Amino acid sequence: MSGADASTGRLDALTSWHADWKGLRAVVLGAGVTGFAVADTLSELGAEVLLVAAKVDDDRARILDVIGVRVLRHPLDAVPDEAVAFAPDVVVVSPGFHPDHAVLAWAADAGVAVWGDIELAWRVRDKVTPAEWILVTGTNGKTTTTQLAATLLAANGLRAAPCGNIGVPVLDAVRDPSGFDVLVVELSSYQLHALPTEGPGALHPLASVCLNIADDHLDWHGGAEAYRAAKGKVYANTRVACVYNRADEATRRMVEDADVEAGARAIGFGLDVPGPSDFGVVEGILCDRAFLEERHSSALEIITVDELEPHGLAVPHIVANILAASALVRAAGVPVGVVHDALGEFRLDHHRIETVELAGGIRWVDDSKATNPHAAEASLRAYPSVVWVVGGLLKGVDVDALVAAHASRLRAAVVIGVDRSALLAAFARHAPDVPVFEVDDADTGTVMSRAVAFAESAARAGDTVLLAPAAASMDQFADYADRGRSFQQAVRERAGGGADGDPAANTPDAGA
Ligand code: UMA
Repeated sequence: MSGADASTGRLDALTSWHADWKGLRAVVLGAGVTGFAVADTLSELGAEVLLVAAKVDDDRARILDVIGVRVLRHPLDAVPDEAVAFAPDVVVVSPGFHPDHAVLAWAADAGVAVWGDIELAWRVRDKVTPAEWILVTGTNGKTTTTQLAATLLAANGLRAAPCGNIGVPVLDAVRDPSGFDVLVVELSSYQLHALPTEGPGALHPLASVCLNIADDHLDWHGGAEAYRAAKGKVYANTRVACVYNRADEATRRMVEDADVEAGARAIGFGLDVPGPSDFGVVEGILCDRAFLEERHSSALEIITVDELEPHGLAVPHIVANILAASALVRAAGVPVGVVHDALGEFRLDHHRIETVELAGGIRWVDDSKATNPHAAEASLRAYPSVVWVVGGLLKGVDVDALVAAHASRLRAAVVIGVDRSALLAAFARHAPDVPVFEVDDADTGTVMSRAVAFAESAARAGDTVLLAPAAASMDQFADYADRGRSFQQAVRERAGGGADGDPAANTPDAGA
């Protein structure tokens, strides 16, 4: 038996916290929240750990030293000699590393297994009590749906934690001493890419959803097909419910193509009238027509669109998220009345289609979280007449279709960010009559105040000034929240400021 075969045999047996992890040799790639959680876990399990990262925060480095993790700072432009000499049994990679990264290519050649943090978390999920897992992915709406599902589960008295790409490593949730009944795991396409769909490291979730799929992260995945293939893995081995979007045929195909467990059901959600085994909307009422015996002749009422309205939850794409989350938790046995009552208490996070101010008949909306065209599209569709603040890092995604589709609802556009030329060209081609203001990047500190001044000069009573950038924020801001805060501050400080309404009342154009 070769060294690599012996290693594989040993790794196959590592499917429990209580398995024999002692002396396992692991290289951990990355020192962000994931790399730190991975190194901490492996060291607690008794493995020998070498953590490699280009940058390691001093506080983390000190803790890693105390817990016996070797830390190697290396530019990672090539495979570090120390990593080769360490002869790892496994490399555990953080999600941000590209699959073609030199260390991963070396591992593949050398027959060294590569795991992501999600696979490791699944293998050690029985540390406290083995929770059920519910998986959430999609291009947009992941975080809202994950939070919603966790809230609805908790309302039913279950110990539930939202985790994963949402910002809390799943390993932290798995190791939480209080233990959880259900983990609602938000998965990015990067994390899904790293997951096996069979074998000892494959996940077997209770329920799973891909909310929607549109072009995003194409530069990372190398194309739309690879991105879709990664997202489709979410359904593999699902045991109870594969939830898909009836308005997005690709998500239905993913369910059809997935290898799921016997008895798992496909449950569709959508804003139209539901068929049997679906969630949907009938005359302004969100309905469950899946989890009831008489689904061929009746449906269960979850909540009305009117009840969602006062808290800004009646926007079509949020209604879709609510239906998806309801389907996931109904699969976990949460009664429909509990879902109803908990939805009445739910509020969206900041920077998600958040009304900042109503002044002079103009609504100022911060949807900084719209970091790709698909999210911006949902946001634009919610308002009839828009001054659109758009731009940032476009991540290789084409914006032409978005501009063409919404030209008719635009009073004006204000273009920010470094990738302005693609947007300016798209407006020139597809919206030649729409006034376009360009905010140059000479002084990044004043981007939002200049953008807001342009927007104010263009907006008329009845318009919505909408920050929905369709792009990432890192060119000019720390992150989308920083971009949103900057917009909100500029709105409040602008020359012609002064609210005339209740900004909490988010009343978009369309209901569900
Ligand atoms: N690093 C390198 N070289 C690389 C890539 C990364 O040296 O080629 C190093 C960095 O210097 C740093 C570390 O790796 O030391 C960072 O690792 P990481 O980028 O994987 O980030 P983490 O801090 O571990 O956070 C990750 C997710 N980040 C990414 O996928 C980029 C977080 O999602 C997630 O919340 C966290 O794990 C917990 O699961 C963030 C995100 O932006 C929010 N996700 C993208 C999105 O939602 O669109 C996918």
